[in-house]
Amino acid sequence: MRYRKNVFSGDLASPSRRRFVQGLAMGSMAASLGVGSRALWASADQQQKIPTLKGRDFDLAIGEQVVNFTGTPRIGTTVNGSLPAPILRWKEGDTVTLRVKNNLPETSSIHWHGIILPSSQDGVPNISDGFHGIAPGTTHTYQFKVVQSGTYWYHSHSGFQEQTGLYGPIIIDPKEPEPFTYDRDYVVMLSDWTDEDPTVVYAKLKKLSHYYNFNERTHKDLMKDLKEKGLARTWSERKMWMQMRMSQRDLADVTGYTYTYLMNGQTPADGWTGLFRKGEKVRLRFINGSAMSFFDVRIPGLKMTVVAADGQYVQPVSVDEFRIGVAETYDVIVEPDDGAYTIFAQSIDRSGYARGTLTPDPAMTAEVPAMDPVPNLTHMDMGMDMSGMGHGMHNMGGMDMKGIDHSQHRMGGMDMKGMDHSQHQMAGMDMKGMDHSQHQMAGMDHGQHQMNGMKMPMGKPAHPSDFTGGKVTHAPTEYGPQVDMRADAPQYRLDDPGVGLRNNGRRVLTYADLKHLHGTNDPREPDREIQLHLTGNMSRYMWSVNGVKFNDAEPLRWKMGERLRITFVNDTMMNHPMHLHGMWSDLETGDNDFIPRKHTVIVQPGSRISYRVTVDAEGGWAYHCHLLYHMLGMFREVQVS
Ligand SMILES: [Cu+2]
Repeated sequence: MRYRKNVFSGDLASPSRRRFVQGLAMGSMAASLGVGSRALWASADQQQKIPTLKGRDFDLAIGEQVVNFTGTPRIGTTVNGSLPAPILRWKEGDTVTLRVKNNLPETSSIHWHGIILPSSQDGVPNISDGFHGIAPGTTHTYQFKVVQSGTYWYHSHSGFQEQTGLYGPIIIDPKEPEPFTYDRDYVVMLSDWTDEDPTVVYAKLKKLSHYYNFNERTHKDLMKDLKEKGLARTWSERKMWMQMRMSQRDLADVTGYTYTYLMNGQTPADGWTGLFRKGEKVRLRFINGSAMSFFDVRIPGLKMTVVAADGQYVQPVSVDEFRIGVAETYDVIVEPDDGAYTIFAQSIDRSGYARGTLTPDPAMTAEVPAMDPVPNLTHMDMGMDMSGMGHGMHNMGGMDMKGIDHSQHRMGGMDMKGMDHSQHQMAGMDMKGMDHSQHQMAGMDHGQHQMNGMKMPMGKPAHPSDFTGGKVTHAPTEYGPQVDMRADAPQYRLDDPGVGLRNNGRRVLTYADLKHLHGTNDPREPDREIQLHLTGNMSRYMWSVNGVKFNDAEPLRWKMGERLRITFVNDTMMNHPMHLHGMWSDLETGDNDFIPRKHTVIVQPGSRISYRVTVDAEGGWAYHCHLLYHMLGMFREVQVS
């Protein structure tokens, strides 16, 4: 299973596609690693290919520079000449001072993602108290006390600068000893690079939201569906998607068609390399610094023990794979044997991957696995309720319903009530009065009902915070005519690994696995609940909260000291990684005694999710979807007073 360097499967057989950065030593480490000499150990040992800056005082210069990830030189946004920006290593309890010089011809900013600090230091122009961005040619000084530890990151909050390279890791070493041991420590920063100007990417999406979606189902797929599912069901399913102006393969707006996925700034062709010695425990600090891309991460041959999520310790959980949303971080510990391993991070839509190698020998690399098949969104991802689902629907597909527990369907959340009749009419059949117990039908597609084969949480009780029952009651037009998606009955799906990861034979991390290591920080019950709908209009590529875009919205006003429950209802069929600045999101994963703290929470398509917020930070804060091209609309200002 182990291969020598440059023996790759698939499209990686062209190692000559080496990245080149003009006037910089950024790629030199990568190049020198290939020599494979033991003398390289000293430098290779610590190398991450992203420079590290340590201490309390930092001088950061934002600039532009020629980069080349694809064979075509392009201008990237760098910090101190580096893309990704340098790793900043702080110490809990220190006061850090960061002087940020803006050498760009436009306003810039740096936001310290997931860091608890005063609003004035948070770095969001015109929302953070007294901060209006860093004007060209000027220097802005940030200063704050570091009150936490763990793995975080920083990025620009201006324009599309994050897409063009302004993102970097933050590591905060704790005051207290850590609750686990390891011998080696690597940042694994994932990101997405495009040669296109992000303003062009955005303009294309505005014009045609499927512009980059080459996975759209084809005529061949249609014929296959017709054969397998019959005309009636194929038609009805497709009609559903068409009504929503969505497709079952709307997994990512911007895809591998334009993106090159990077691991620590290295392309899949180059790969990033992390060295270890046999017997060592290696801590990997995964950070998703992408503009738009979710990754499914695994290291074939290795179990990963997740020890922290979004910088905060969790009870260790051993997994084969995890999904990391934009802006999330996960710390895992691995114990490699004496061999090379591929760190494989495929994008959620399987349009590409980022890749690295853990190896005891710089000359040794490992096989790169094939990507998983492109997943289809299911009715569950559409937030449909199956509780009232008529048998007729099943019959349409020619299925045997015997032995199928209906609670399964209910858990899966597909409501066919409103569709039954059209179903029947479309099929030209009237199922009324038929004896359902008698239908013996071949070729049942269990997958459809079990949501691509996901094991349903049978008999699982309602979520403890489920005030309103399973049904979300809002009229189709409640959030305005600009909204063209509406989830009928979004469920809590904490133990759902998500589309593309269900029943894949691997142990995949879910939010239900996340338990605070030491216990809930603030055990108070929430004083009030705020329900926020994530809404959108795909045909106009407009994203919003409660149907209202940021520009048209009043700030959310919260009171200092209150304890809130935020419940997101995702009316869209995309994942949205929601990020609250300045305060923790205490995610209700089922065990109220061990509520984990996060700064970014994925709200799955057609689902809902709740977290508690202790409102303990005064001033103005940003609250938004962290997908860069969703942010313009799916964004709220929070004012705490
Ligand atoms: Cu979004």
